[in-house]
Amino acid sequence: MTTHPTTPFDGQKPGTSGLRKKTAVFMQPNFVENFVQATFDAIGGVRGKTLVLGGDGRYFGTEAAQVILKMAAASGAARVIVGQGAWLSTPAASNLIRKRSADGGIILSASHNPGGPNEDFGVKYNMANGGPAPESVTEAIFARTKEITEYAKLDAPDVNLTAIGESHLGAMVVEVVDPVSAYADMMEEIFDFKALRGLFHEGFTMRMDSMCAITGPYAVEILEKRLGAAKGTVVHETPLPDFGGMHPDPNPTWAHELMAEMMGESAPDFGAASDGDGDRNMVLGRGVYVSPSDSLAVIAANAHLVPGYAQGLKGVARSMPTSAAVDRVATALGIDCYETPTGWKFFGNLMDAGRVSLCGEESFGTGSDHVREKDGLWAVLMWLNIIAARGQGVAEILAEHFERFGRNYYSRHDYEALPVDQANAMLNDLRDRLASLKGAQNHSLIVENADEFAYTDPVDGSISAQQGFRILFEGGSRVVLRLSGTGTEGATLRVYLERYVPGPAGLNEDPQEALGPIIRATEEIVGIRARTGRAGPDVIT
Ligand code: VG1
Ligand code: CO
Repeated sequence: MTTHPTTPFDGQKPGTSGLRKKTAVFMQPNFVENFVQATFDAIGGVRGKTLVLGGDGRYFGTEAAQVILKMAAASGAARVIVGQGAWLSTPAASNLIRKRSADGGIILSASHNPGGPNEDFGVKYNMANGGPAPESVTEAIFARTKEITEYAKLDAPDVNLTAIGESHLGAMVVEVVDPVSAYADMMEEIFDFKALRGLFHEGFTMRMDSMCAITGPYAVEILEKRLGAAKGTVVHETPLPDFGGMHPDPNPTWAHELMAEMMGESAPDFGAASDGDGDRNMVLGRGVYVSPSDSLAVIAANAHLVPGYAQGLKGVARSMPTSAAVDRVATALGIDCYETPTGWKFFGNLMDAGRVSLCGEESFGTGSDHVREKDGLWAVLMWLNIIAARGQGVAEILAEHFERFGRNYYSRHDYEALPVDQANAMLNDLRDRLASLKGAQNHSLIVENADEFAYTDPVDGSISAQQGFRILFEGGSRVVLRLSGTGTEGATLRVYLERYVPGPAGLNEDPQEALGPIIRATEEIVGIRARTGRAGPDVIT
């Protein structure tokens, strides 16, 4: 029998990026089966189709992969291309879907969330363009999870995923591929590997922290093997089911080992980290941290120095809470700049339509139209290529950028695991008061406008409402507030703070101090600390 009866689970609603839950929730009998069957149903079945399958190596990944293979076989899929060991970074999966003209793919990851039996797991569906399913599809999946009565799964022994090669599961071909090589080859096509080899040959030093997650094998292959960086350049390079206890979120809080190294006496020239599934990046120079919004702007301003973008950028896009630093670059370059809701799925249409070639988010996500996901190692190679082409270090590049464009001081404050009702009440209350905020004065800042962001996709006209609250102050400063769609515990409130300084004076302040007035005005308007009883944010990036 391949058909099994089942009943719906509550809450199988994909968030900003796929379905994420505690691992134990995913390990309940039928939980993965229900979600995967709902996904297959929502995309019109998988009969005759080719899928890509892989994940970030976290706990329960191989078990989930076996379930999905048996389900795809029972539903008539023609072929599933799986990364060896069920490993594929998110950008590598996106690349494989595109290169192999697959119909879609399933990525097993909770991305930047920690992994292990007591932490998080996740499942995400990507489309034939290699990008995350748009809201129309995730909504159809969710609707299907609520009415599911049966799923199809072959009764068969597990497939051997440790050896590269083809085998059969029923009539379906299972093709186990090296997870790294196609991705590394693509990087060779985009970047000036000769110049990068020269850079390392001349003694340029780097530390790449893969945080015991999926980029380790990719970074070792590309940086150490193909580019000649010293052995040991990549640290925490072995993917572990629990990420060795690390929280694989590449920001100053969670990548604190790298931060300490880069701010220390014997710091290398360049430092970088990536997240669980390899789509995020943090970059640092010796003694200098680059905020993701600034990184996006610097990459936009210098992309033409990289062979893959020598013709210039078609346009750029950023998520709404990301700083406007890249907007200034776009204006200078005379190209379009789009503002989308949070989440990479909103960039896909713009890239497919040829409107943008570079996208970024304040949450350590940067990428281009080489794939349809953000791409951590790609961003690292962008910086290395720019460094090699300009013959300058990170600090000089950043300082010159600020001198030319001014500086958008930026910070995000996260309040994690708030009671859901409390967080909702606070934001509903803010929604009710939005219109009356205009003209209000708080700590020398006057509210110029306040609204809730809604997005109309310029390509397909679809509308996404309620994508975050914006309070704009006179003079160009602003605060954005929204609830996270990737957390698995309570509600996480994200507060995004931004202030523009044109220069030449005032370009070297501490961001938290430069943003002080906005932080205080936000507290006065929203009352986060007063209402939650929290002394301050849990994570500041
Ligand atoms: C967060 C980030 C968002 C990012 C998403 C997925 O979402 O803010 O910018 O696209 O994570 O990133 P949220 O809803 O929690 O704010 V990843 O690396 O988890 O795929
Ligand atoms: Co990620």
